[in-house]
Amino acid sequence: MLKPGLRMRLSLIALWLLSVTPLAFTQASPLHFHSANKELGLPVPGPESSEKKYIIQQMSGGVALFDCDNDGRLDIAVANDSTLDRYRSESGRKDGGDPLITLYHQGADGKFTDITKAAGLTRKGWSMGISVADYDNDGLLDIYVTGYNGNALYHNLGNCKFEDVTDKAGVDVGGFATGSGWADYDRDGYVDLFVSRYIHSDVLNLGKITTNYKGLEAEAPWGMRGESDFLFHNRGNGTFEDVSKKAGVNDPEGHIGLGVVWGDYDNDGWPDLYVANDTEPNYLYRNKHDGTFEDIALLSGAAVSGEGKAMGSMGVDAADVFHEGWLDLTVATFGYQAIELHRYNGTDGYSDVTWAVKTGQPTFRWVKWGLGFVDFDNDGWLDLVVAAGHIYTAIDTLPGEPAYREPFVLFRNNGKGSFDDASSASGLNDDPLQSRRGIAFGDINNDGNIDFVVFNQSQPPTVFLNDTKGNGHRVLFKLEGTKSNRAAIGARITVTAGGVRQMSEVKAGNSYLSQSDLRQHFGLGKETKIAKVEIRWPNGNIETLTDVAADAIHTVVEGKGITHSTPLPAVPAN
Ligand SMILES: [Ca+2]
Ligand SMILES: [Ca+2]
Ligand SMILES: [Ca+2]
Ligand SMILES: [Ca+2]
Repeated sequence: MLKPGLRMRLSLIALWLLSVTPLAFTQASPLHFHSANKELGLPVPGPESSEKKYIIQQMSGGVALFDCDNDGRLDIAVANDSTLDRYRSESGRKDGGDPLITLYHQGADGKFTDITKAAGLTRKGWSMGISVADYDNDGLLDIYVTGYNGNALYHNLGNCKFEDVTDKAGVDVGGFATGSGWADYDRDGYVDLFVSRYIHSDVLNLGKITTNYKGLEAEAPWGMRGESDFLFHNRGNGTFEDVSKKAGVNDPEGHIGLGVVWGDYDNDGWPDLYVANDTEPNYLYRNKHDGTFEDIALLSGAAVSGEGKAMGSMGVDAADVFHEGWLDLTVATFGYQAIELHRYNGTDGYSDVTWAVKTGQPTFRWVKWGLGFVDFDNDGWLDLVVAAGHIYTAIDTLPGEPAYREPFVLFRNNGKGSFDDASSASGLNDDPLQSRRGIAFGDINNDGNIDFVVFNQSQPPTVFLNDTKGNGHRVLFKLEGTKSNRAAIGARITVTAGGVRQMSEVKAGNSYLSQSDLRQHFGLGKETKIAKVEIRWPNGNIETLTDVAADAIHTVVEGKGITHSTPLPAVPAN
């Protein structure tokens, strides 16, 4: 116990420190999350130990956060994995397997209900990933699901009811489809769809396993034949044209594709495309503005790691990590590989700065999948979370090897050009671990802190609510295109507050086979007002707003400015 006089002197010293040192230093409280499935009415994942010998059993699984009925609350979709028994027990692709997705609707009380059946989402198969876009510009978000031997496009009819329009739209690809992402690459006002595919596999006739991993009998992708990729041009009438070859993105070499993210890496106003290839160089397709693309990945430095090695690339994200006005690219990688952070500086291309910014070592051992740059503590700097989990359950029998269930790695951006490992106090690894896959980010409870949902292999996903306290003001923007595609996919927002510029783009598909909330979030530190908000709409038009209030969710309609604002709760104290 301190004497009252001494306590007073210490308080005065603390006050003096507060007044002269930067906000981020004095008020930083640790990033913290809690798993919230129980309180949100969601099923709780249990232990899972079924054997995973074949690749089809190992990969999975994406998740999505999107608002299926425009009630302002995020709903959750899960791309379900299946089992060999369930997939094979019934005949034909529309019968075998499991429902492609499970849809959980968030009610007015914040609790979730499984509405899959009522929503009409009945098609079965073996899902891999999910992305969301309003392909017909009717104001309702539609769902695209990738999977083994059967993808699906679900048209939103309103009130979270969906119609399966896959065949009519012409966007099924067969094979082992994994990543998907939407962007209006020709800027005609309708979003187009890219689909990546993985290795060639015949799940109904799986052969004898000839590969092994450290002595385990296990199918592995190296040396297996890959499958080509697809780009579908949206005709604007509910149908799509396969332009993969014409556009130059069909992957004739059959690299084994996983995560996909669209982003304008060279700041010319046209969406470019980054594709993660497992064990082979990644693609960075530069948009040439004439409906074609060229792969500049090797030349730019984004194809392989800084050591010049093709990595086991899984999930991807594009974000302006260093406040430089350029999109940096990050890649989640296989075990005994650091994640990659390719920093772009506009002239010399990309350099892999993972080791320099200290995100390499803590992620090195794990098999990594979903990841994303998000400002979890609203201090204006993007933090990073990485989901991990091994592919082989039998890895647990090997002494000294990482386990099948691996921990999250969470990094706090210290604002000085590097990241601190913030995993241990984060609460993310407090529950029994799972073998994680895709992550989707979004403000699930609309409190101004970005939360996330993560796919657990062969189990229901986990929702982690971000209960980090008191590090800053924040703002969310919901964009609505009028001339541009209605969900404003590909729009870029640049906010300037307190002399700091931050930039982000609306992304339909990123992380590992997952879809994050389309609303754009910025942490603002001590700033309660944003001096300037510049929106570059997907058609190239620029709209500028000034003196925008923080601590609100603003809806911005193209050409009309802010049409609606919902206040966020007060910033919770430390
Ligand atoms: Ca729609
Ligand atoms: Ca288009
Ligand atoms: Ca931050
Ligand atoms: Ca939240």
